[in-house]
Amino acid sequence: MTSKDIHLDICGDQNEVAVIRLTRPKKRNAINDALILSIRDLFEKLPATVHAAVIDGEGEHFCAGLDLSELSERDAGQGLIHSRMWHAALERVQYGPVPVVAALHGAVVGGGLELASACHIRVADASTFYALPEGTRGIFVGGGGAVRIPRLIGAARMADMMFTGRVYNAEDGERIGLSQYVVPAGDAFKKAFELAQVIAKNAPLTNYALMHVLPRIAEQPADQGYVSEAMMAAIAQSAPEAKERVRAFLDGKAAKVKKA
Ligand code: 1HE
Repeated sequence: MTSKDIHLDICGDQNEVAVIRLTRPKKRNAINDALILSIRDLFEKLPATVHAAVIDGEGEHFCAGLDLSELSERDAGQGLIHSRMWHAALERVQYGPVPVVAALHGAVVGGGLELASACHIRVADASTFYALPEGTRGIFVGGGGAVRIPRLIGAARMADMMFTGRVYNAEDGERIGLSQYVVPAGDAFKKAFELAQVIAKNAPLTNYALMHVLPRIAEQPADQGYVSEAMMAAIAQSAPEAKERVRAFLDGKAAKVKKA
């Protein structure tokens, strides 16, 4: 099932970057049931050439969150199932086949922030603003935000956003951890695409470890985390690609780390 409100392009010289765009600008890319299911399906079926993805939104806003027009129709049981449907979809984003870079601009609110939080890198342009209006609408986050957002900014800041309707701008968002990059207005997609191209060149096992193992280690008690880290390090370094890359550096054929 693919909604008309989402578009997939496969880009790059080797078709290595998927560009996924929310294309519902008239409704500020608000996410209805068809769209959340399409996000899930799309991440399940990315072509094998793809090694990184960018997600962005058409129009002046990244995403206005849940399509509120569908909310009033649901009873409690349906609400539970609906929330779990979002969880399944955003799980495919976070733990899908490839790292995902979110290109943010304008409103990144409610479920839009939940979607962005499921991505691995967030690039915000200067027009970006973040909010969790669920608090003032008398509802609660339901797309995994209660789990992912405190891990980015802490439970106290998230609670403040929901208690008071606090809105963070792009710069403050970066300061507290909502994004890793801030760029001038209009440049988020360009920067996100550049980053995706860099990521796509990494050894696949390294990307796998960063997506699937690092977040689990971060949740483990330290003594278990050290063992998980050691196992992942051993697996990664044993891959032929790792040996080739290290040999290239020792032979003076690979780039040095340059001062930022
Ligand atoms: C919508 C939605 C929406 C816009 N659901 N229709 N999210 C919110 O509470 C955010 C609600 N939206 C806004 O605060 C504003 O729309 C924006 C700041 C995002 C953009 O403002 P603006 O002035 O550019 O657009 P607008 O005039 O408010 O909206 C344009 C149209 O989009 C309008 O419809 P129209 O038929 O009158 O043209 C709006 O009704 C429509 N629209 N946002 C439905 N969200 C998994 S649980 C997640 C829980 C949540 O995400 S709750 C938070 C929902």
